[in-house]
Amino acid sequence: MSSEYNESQIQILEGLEAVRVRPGMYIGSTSSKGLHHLVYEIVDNSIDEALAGFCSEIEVTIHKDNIISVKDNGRGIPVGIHHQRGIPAVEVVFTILHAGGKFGGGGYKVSGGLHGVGASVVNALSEWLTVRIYSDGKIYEQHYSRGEVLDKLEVIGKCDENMTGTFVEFKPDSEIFEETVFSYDILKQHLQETAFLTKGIKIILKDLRNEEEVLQDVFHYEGGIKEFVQYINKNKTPVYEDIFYCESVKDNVSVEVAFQHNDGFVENTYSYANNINTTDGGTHLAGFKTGLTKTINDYGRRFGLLKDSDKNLSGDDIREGITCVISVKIENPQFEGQTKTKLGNSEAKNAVESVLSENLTYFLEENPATSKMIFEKALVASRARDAAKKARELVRRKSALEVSRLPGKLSDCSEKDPEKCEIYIVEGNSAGGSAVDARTPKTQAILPLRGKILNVEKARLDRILGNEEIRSMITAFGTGIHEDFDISKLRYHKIIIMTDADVDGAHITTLLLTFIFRFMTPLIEGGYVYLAKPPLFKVEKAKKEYYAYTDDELSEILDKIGRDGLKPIQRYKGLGEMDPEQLWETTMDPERRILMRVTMDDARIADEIFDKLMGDKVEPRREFIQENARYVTNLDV
Ligand code: TSJ
Repeated sequence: MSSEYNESQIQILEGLEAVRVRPGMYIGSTSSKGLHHLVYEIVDNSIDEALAGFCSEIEVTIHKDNIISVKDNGRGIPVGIHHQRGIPAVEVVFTILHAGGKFGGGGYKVSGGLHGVGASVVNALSEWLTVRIYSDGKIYEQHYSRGEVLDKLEVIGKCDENMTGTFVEFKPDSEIFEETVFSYDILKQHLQETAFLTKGIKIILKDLRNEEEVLQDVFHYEGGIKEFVQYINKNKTPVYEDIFYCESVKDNVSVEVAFQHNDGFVENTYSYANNINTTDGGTHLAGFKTGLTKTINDYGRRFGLLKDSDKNLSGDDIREGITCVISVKIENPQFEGQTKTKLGNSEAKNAVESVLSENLTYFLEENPATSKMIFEKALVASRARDAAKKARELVRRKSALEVSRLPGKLSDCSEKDPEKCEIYIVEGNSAGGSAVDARTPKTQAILPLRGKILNVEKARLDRILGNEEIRSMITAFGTGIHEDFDISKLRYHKIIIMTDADVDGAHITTLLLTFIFRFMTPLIEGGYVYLAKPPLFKVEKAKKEYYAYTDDELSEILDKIGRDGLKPIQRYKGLGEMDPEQLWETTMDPERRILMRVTMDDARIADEIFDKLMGDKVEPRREFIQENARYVTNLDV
């Protein structure tokens, strides 16, 4: 960050063939995820230029044919001859793996990609790539294909002396990627997040693939993560107005923290290290938690909000309903764990803790009304937590006495190996009855639920745990919840939600998913949760039966078998209209049924969607439903 950059600082490591042979090693996968990763890798370079103070605008465009271009107004990649290689530095950047000084110290790269790769990897995995640099009143250009240099860096024209920047355009190689179609929404979400994390940068995203409907978004946040918190809380109800925000550098770690409490009960903390979402937290998160708990309790003692005889508020109580973003930038980030999403640098803990404590102490003293609200909220949480603990102990004790008896309504399966077992959560007792008759009792368990379950977004833990339907799910699954959650105790490796294909059914599905998402997140992360897909229509002709799961499928069937001599088409309004045999054939037979696995790519987006669907405010829910009405058949949170 401070040391001089020169061409020779770029280290030379290894060739690009390796990248094409094992693309997954460098970009994680060759699926849609890896495809989008290419764009992030390129954009990261412009972000670094912005962090160095030389770039204020980045434009990302999706062109026809799924070609991507990224343009910035930075200094332009250096075009001077590289000392060791005797070729322009820009060519080194695009042809030598790990070039860019990311691993060489000296601090070229700050926002390092998750897999530690860069422009050369994108180049290796592109059918073709063009780079254009605007610098010293000249326009330079060079072309590559699948990592190979096609021509020399050449001056192709003149530009204004004051105009500088870099333009990169590439077409991902369809020989490498299984998916080559970019999703506007995925890029949009990532670039918006990047803009929040890079205060002041303006990121423009354009989609020119459909001439009739050009899409464009501009992300520009002078408030940075403070605006991020405001954005996350926009469909929630904040309990005070000010958003706490601080920013400082300590021991060479740049620290930014912003938070605000809302009237909900869930904690929403998002941590980032060098703009990478550290979903497994790490040292910076630990520093935040310690700093917050200590500072709030200290304040309470000093201002008499906590009496001598009171015990300290716990961290969980203080963080109930918090929306928080922590962002650190650090020179040699160590990412740990299986998914490399946990920050390991020990210096980050102390840096965050000390920056936060210092600034928050000041903030609390300056804003006594807000401080009082934060304190009140934590006190109420603390009382509720005590009540919930008692309720939970009751559940535990009860199950201990009853030798962990399973819920009475559960028709369990006889198989004991969880991997082979599945449980159907079925809406309504009558459909439950059909499902019990239809199932394979060895491997399929049925748990019928009575009517709608409690909306866990709007209730406190003690009430949630008092709810019969919820309790029976918890005992049936076997895992426990929250901090007690233990995946090794899971009794079924497929949890299948089976509801009617109507609005009520969709609502019940959402309620169930909300519960699982909030209380048993690893079940969704692990891919254990599925939605059954019952048919919408039955067509009968000449003693043969056909089932259609969508309107399109119905037309297809009718086109194939012809429309005459049909019995009246049956439209299923609910599971209850099917007899057990039909239910088995269409929805429960592992050989023939359709299951949709519920996945969660991003906890923040899932939270946003659940908020919209289940929260207090009606308007965002209506907007969401209007925007997404065309996607209703594919529930993917
Ligand atoms: F990754 C990349 F090469 F593909 C790429 C790099 C793509 C894009 C769209 C932009 C960039 C990029 C690189 N933008 N800005 C820069 N800046 C430099 O490489 C740079 C310029 C000047 C100096 C200097 O010390 O004078 C140092 C650097 C690293």
